Amino acid sequence: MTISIKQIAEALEEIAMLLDLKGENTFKIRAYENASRIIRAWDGSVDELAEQANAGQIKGIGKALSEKIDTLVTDGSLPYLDELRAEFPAGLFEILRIPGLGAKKVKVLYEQLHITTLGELEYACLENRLIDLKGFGKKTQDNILAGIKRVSQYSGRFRYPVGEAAAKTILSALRKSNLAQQLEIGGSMRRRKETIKDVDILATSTKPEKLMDVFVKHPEVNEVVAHGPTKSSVVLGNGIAIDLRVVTDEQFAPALMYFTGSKDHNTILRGLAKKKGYKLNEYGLFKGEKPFKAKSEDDIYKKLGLTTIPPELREGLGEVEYAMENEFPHLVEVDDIKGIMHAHTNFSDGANTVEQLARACRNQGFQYLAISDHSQTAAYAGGLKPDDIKRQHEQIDCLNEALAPFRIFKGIESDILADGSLDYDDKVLASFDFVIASVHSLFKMDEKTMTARIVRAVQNPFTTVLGHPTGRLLLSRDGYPLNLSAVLEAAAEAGTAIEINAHPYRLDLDWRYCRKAKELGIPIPINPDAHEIEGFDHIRYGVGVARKGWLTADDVMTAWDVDRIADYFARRKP
Ligand code: DGT
Ligand code: CA
Ligand code: ZN
Repeated sequence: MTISIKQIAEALEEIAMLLDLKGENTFKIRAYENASRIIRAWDGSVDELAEQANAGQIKGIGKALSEKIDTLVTDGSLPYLDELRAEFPAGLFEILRIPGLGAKKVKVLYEQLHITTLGELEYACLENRLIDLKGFGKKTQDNILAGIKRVSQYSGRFRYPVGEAAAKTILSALRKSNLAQQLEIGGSMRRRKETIKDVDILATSTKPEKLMDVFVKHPEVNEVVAHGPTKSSVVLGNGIAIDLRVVTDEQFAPALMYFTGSKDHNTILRGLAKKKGYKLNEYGLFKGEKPFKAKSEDDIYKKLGLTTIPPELREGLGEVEYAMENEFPHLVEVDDIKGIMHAHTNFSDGANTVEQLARACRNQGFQYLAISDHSQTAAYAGGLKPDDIKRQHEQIDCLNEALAPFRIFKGIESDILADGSLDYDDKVLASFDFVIASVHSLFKMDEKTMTARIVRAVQNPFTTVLGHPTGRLLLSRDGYPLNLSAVLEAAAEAGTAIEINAHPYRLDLDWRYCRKAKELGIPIPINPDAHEIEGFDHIRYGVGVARKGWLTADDVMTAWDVDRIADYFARRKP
């Protein structure tokens, strides 16, 4: 085992950092920092370093340190360091890799905001949690966000907006070239999956070579993986891959169907085709050698005896059987959304005033804004004390007069406390039009305890809506262990709604559970969880999830008009 001078220096520096995180005395920390600096500047060999340190000949390296250096040189590792590391969540070390984030800052993040992973840190930045944090600020927060983007180890999947942005850039270049007649996005993006592996684009073109040239030479392309007249693959600077396939006019409909997938959906369709004496693949639906002329996917579904299946539902989860007997319900659309629920103002951790949010909401054509700042226990997010609530309600009363018939509803996003209770006494709770109850702390409970906690919150007569039910952050943090079916049943029985949190990192309630929630009669608002006006735009991601969950406008609470939702709130109040 050989170790380099640099590695020894880094090990000692890491010890200094960990001791700092632990809150050890500064003298000890300094000693390690000093030694690390001395060793970094060492111009002899590793053995000479160990020898001279052992002999006490290096100023600044005493006995304890020389022993550690000796162990590092002999064994290539140091149990003392390993033990120190084990005292902290592994994610903290990822955070330490971000330029500009030393032990001191990481310690604050860990202790004040309970951040233990890069994903949590990224989300905290997006929620502006670092702006008012001591020793941080807007500029530091921006730098950290940029740093995370650089060091992020991509898991091979991306959140939906990454694909959306990539697709937009490439599609607009392809359109502008005028070399493609038809252009569509397929794959998991067309199905509106919450995360995607790559972007699949399908085109028809009379000049496929030229179109492919435009594609592979796009300035955002970092790497060309394949380059041919029918299929090319590239990787963009941010690591996302895009496939472009060019087919003939006759092949376009079957190819779009095939490359939209999903694989499971395709397999079921292929089996069905076979049963009917056809063959189905990406080139067409065949009877013998002759392909059936299909102008659209509708034609192919029809030929197979099916109604047209919306792309979002093509997951091989019963949609084909359904399509044998039924037309699909009209799935909710972005334009159906009539109000904004779950928005944070600058009373807690939002960027805008109540008035700014309300005016923006009204200007965008919404009928109402249902405000829900954080509650008092969420001190890190500026949770509201009863006095703040009073002040906010006075503002809302004034604005409701000024902006009528536009309506602002008084709400709160109440932390669900450890035992499942809400964050205020009944008198304060009774002053709200509605209450969103969410878990924001103490994630590490076992499934039984966590389920009981959330079920209790859902059963609280003051709870109107359960917020982001699993607490997951896509591609960075799993949800807490939870029996979600039990929560859904409790919600149904209590008449409590469950949100689809439309933030592209959350998209929770997951679409896989939406259909069950709908069957249980649970109203499902699509909530942007906006911390600034721009956050309203996230609604479209929530709509994607709702569509995947078979939801119609009637199932979606925020697609209800202002009278219906006001009535609902009023009837819910104990
Ligand atoms: P992902 O992982 O987010 O990229 O998901 P998809 O669904 O976009 O998967 P992708 O890009 O590997 O392939 C696009 C579509 O092509 C997929 O949805 C269905 C079709 N496809 C790919 N491989 C197969 C296969 O082995 N069998 C069948 N029947 N279809 C496939
Ligand atoms: Ca794909
Ligand atoms: Zn929340």
